[in-house]
Amino acid sequence: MATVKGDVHDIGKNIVAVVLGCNNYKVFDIGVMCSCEKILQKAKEYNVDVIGLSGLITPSLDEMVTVAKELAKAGYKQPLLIGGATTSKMHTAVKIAPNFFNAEHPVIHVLDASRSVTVVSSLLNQNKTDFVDDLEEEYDEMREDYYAGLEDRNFLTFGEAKKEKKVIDFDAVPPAPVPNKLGITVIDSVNLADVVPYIDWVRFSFSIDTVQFLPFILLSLSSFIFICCSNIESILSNLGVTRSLSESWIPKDFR
Ligand code: B12
Repeated sequence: MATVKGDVHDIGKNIVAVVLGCNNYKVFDIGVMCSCEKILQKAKEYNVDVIGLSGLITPSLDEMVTVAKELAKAGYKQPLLIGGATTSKMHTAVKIAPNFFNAEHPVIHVLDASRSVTVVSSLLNQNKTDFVDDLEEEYDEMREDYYAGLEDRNFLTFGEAKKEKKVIDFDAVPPAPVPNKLGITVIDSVNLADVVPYIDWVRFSFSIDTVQFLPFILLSLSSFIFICCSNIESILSNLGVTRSLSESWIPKDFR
């Protein structure tokens, strides 16, 4: 596991290493700013089953392409995992995978640490072939969509684009209406019931521990919303949300 050359971000990589470690995988974390040569050399030295690259800045995306090319050139056979906030499934499918992906050593974008365990176990168990076939199909489709999208694009020349510029007649546009009240309005007493209609219950359930909501979700969405609305006080307090809505949330300095 390595953060690629030029990139110092290691929080995500460390989490992945811990999560895999907790699931009995031995992880060799070779740190940040790892040159391509170091990654290849350490993978060989440790005789690893899977190589993981992390990157969070845009240049890391190109660096990952370089690593994939070098792995292919040197004949490495290990699957390559790609992760980190700037990476994406589309970039992996379009730019990285074509340089290294094959049935034996796929290139896989892994969105977050929790998925790394299922991905690694799928790569190391007998169902690897099915897993890789599905992945190949998915990445092929993504590449097709991506290149089809490029064909549809009709670019204008710079001169043509300039002619299309939006002309705003500021005299014709009416001035913005004056707000009813200028300055900061402090709302320091809000009834919980007034807030409930504005809660997005689906988002809410995903942002907290969804497991306890599973029975609700298994019901129809409308019953789920009804149950949540009618039990809001107890749900929030079960979740440890004890903050009173009568508190002012605006710091004194800003009032
Ligand atoms: C913390 C941070 C820093 C810290 C890093 C500390 C550290 N020890 O890592 C410091 C302050 C050092 C830093 C520096 C810089 N940063 Co910074 N940083 C962040 C920040 C706020 C959070 C990153 C983070 O840790 N996220 C949390 C982790 C858990 O998420 P994650 O890495 O994505 O990991 C998860 C998954 O992606 C996945 N995963 C990650 N890696 C891997 C690997 C594998 C194999 C697998 C399977 C999965 C996987 O699992 C993880 C857990 O689920 C982000 C902004 C943001 N909100 O994301 C900017 C951000 C990444 N930084 C940014 C920038 C620009 C920089 C600097 C260049 C700033 C500067 N001008 O100096 C420098 C980078 C210098 C360099 N050469 O690398 C930009 C990058 C923009 C871009 N696209 O290029 C961001 C997006 C901020 C922004 N919006 O501008 N940064």
